Amino acid sequence: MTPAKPAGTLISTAANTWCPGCGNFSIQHMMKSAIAELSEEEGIPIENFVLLGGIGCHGKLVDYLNVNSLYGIHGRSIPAATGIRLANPDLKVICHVGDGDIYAEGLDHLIFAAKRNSDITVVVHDNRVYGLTTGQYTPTSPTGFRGRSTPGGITEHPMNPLEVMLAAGATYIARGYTGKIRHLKDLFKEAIMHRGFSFVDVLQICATYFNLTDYYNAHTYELQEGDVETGGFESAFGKIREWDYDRDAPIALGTFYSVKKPIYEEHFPVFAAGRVDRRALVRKVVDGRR
Ligand SMILES: Cc1ncc(C[n+]2csc(CCOP(=O)(O)OP(=O)(O)O)c2C)c(N)n1
Ligand code: SF4
Repeated sequence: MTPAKPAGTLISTAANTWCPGCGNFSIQHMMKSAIAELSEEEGIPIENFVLLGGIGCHGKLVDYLNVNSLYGIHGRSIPAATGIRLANPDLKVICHVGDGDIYAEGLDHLIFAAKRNSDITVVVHDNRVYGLTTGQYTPTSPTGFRGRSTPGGITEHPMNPLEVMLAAGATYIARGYTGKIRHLKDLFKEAIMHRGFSFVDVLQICATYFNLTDYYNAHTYELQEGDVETGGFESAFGKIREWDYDRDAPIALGTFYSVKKPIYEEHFPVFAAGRVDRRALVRKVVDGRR
């Protein structure tokens, strides 16, 4: 087993173009720490972590961490992640996606990965705005949001992504906030170690187009033991609906739901046995076609 690299080397030398004050920095640094700590505590080689990026400001994270990575196309990193995990069960596969990226363009992929309980982790940089394309509304923007494409304010209600994920079959559902970084790191570690589809919606500050720092600081609180029965669908559902991404209400942070179920990849025994002899597999497929 390759010894873990010291955490400092996990920050790449790529020039960082995020705006000052952007919440993406918190996610980058907490993912770096989560990977470094898991590598040390669980003996997982750094090269066994794979990051996938969507398209948007958030996706740049995969360039800024010195970890194996792949850019998906807009909204499509999840199917690539499922394929990577299927081909090599030793890997910890983590998708860094945006709210425009995955709740709009890629929503179908998100729902089906949850439904299949694919053993991957999805971290949504939910700044509730299209950052890279300069401030249009997304599915989690609140009613009345005024962006570049909607100067009169939007009339739609936001969707509650946690509710969608619970209904779709995700087996781990959590919410973090870029203003509470230690808590965020613990959620990342828990999500990565969860066997099955793990989903973390991160309320991320967009300092330039939608700065909700004061609002989140005033409304968020960390779930305490007993606040929610994480193994119970109804209990998680009730807690998830406490805040609907729109009205003024307390915003819970933490793990809402965590259950064990068979994972998608287990249904493919040829992969489950361990590393696959890919040449033999290709030969088998080709022979079968003859
Ligand atoms: C299929 C497709 N549609 C639209 C775009 C243009 N586009 C690039 S980034 C982006 C918005 C990204 O917003 P979000 O996912 O919320 O990420 P953020 O920049 O806020 O991190 C859009 C619409 C694209 N690259 N590909
Ligand atoms: S536009 Fe927003 S999300 Fe993008 S880098 Fe700037 S602050 Fe961050």
